[in-house]
Amino acid sequence: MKLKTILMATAAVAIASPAAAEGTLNIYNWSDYIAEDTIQKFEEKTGIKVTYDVFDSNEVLEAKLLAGSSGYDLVVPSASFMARQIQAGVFQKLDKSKLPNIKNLDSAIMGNVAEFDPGNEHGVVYMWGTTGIGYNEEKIAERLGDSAPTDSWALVFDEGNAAKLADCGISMLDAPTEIIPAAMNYLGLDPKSKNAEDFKKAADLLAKVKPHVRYFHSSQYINDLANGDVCVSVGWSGDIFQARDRADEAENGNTISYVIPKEGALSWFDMMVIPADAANVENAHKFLDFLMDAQITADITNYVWYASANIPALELIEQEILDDPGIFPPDDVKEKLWVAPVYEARADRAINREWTRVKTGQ
Ligand code: SPD
Repeated sequence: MKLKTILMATAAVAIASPAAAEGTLNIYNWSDYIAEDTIQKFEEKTGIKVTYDVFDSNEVLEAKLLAGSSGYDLVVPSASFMARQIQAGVFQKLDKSKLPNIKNLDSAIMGNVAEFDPGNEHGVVYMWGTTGIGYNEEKIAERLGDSAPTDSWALVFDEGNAAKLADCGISMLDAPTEIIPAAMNYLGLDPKSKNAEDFKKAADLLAKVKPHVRYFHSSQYINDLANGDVCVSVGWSGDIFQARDRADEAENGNTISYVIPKEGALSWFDMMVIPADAANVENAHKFLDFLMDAQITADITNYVWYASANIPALELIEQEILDDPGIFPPDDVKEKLWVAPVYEARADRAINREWTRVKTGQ
């Protein structure tokens, strides 16, 4: 082959090759929140090299964003946190002309999150879920008998129950705006209240239970529940289903279940947004659109057990997941769910102060 022909052939391959360098993309997402092959598929399709980092706390993400120059092109705050971050000017508006797959998103869910982002100008829903209770069926029955209140926050917020479960391990999320409102709800208070007195009442309850809590952490519990190292976790729906999966795969005798307590629970929406100072805005839009593809979304839900807002993906999600009331709650359960309010600076300081008091035992 002549040199010119070789060069032309090489150029043609380069154009067709998905590996052709198309720049980079830096993503900061929650841990255990994407399918194993999502990033690889995107890189192969676009030639964009992705750096993918993870966090397990809205507070950690917010601190990075407010400090500025995070280096990330896409981040995933929960909607109520996103609202105040939008106010602080840390995100840019989306260019929806670059997001043809946005048509796949459920307009009712996008309407709900418009409360936090008027006009849905800055973010699209990634996944949504609830904050409830994961428990080990055998270990709970051994300690509390067959009448254990596994459908109630009493399982962890009643001091007597917590004391009986302490030896097999209770964990709770390290998330003040989730655990304190759940305790408020258990006490019969409005979980959306931003009243400092209500935070204090909840913190007083949590302080009584705290000696029986093994740890407050927001990602370690997946493996610990699966391995039987803790027996109850207040955690995120999909994470607990992943723990169930891991226990089933290990055939280790731990049967893990997830429940949305009968008193109600927090439901939340995690949003994909682009920081104002992102360096790779074009690539961020490409990734967002890729994620809103029905098959890609369904693959993620089938792997992480979180619900998506993608309507055509529903056809591709496993029936077992669609039918699970812990993932796609029926209407009577939905009525008991609440969505977090936006905690302005004063309420945020108050709830965090109470949280510190709970964790330090003061
Ligand atoms: N492992 C993925 C967890 C995603 C949790 N999202 C946080 C919601 C907070 N309200």
